[in-house]
Amino acid sequence: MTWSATILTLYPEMFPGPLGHSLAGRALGEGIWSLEAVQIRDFATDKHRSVDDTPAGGGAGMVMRADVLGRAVDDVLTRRPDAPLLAMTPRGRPLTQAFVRELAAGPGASILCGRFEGIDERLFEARPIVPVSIGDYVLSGGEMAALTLLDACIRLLPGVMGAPLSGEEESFESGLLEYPHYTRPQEWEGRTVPEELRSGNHAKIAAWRKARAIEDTRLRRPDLIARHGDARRQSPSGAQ
Ligand code: 6GU
Repeated sequence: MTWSATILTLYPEMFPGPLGHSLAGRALGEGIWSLEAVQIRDFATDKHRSVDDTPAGGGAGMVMRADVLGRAVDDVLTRRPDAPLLAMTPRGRPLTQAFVRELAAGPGASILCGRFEGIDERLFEARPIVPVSIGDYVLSGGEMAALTLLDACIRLLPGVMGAPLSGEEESFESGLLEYPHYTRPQEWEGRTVPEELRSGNHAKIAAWRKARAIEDTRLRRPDLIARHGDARRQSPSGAQ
C-alpha cells in the first residue's frame, strides 16, 4: 500500500521540493509514497480570500483563522479519515524517532502547516489535531518542518533504503547517538582509521562502536544519557 501524505498549506508549490530528489524522489516515482498539497486559501469565503487576521489582545503579526482552517481540516478529515492529522508548530510536542516510526507504520499523515504568528487555538480544541514541533527554534512556517517529518518517515518505508539498519544500530533507536564512521583512505592527513575497525574481529568492532556511541553521547547529548539510563533501569534486559 502507498503511504499517503496530504499537506494543508498556503504554499503548495513548496512540495515535494527536496523530497522530489534522491531516495524520497525515487520512492515517490515508484509509488511507495504519494503526496497531495492542498491550498488552504481555497477554503476562504470572502472576496479577498483572507486566511488570517490580527491577534486578539493585540501584538505583532497575524493569526490564521479557525473558520477557514476548520473547513480545510474537515475536508481532509473526510477524505483521509484513516490518517492522523498533525499541525506543524513550535508549540507542538517534540518530534522523536519513536513517533516517526509510528507514523511510518501507519497509512500516512495529513499535515497542517502554520504560517504567520500562529493558529487560532480554538481549532485545536474543536478538531482532533496533534501539534508537532521539530525542535527548539522558530521557522517562518510549518512547510520546512513538514518536509523534515516526511523525510524521516519516508526513509523507513519498506523498499526505500537499500539495506535497512536494524533498530539497535541507528541513532536514537538505542537512545544513543550513532557511533562515528570511517572509510578509505586508511590514512588521511596523518590520521588513521581506528585500529579496532581494521581488526576484522566483529566482537571487537561492536564493542568499540558501543563505547564510542556512549562516549560521544555523554559529551554531546548528556540529556540523552539521562533518559537512556532511566530506560535501561526500567527493563531487566536493558532493551528499550
Ligand atoms: Cl513544526 N513550525 C515552525 N513554524 N517552527 C518550528 C517548528 C514548526 N518546529 C520548530 N520550529
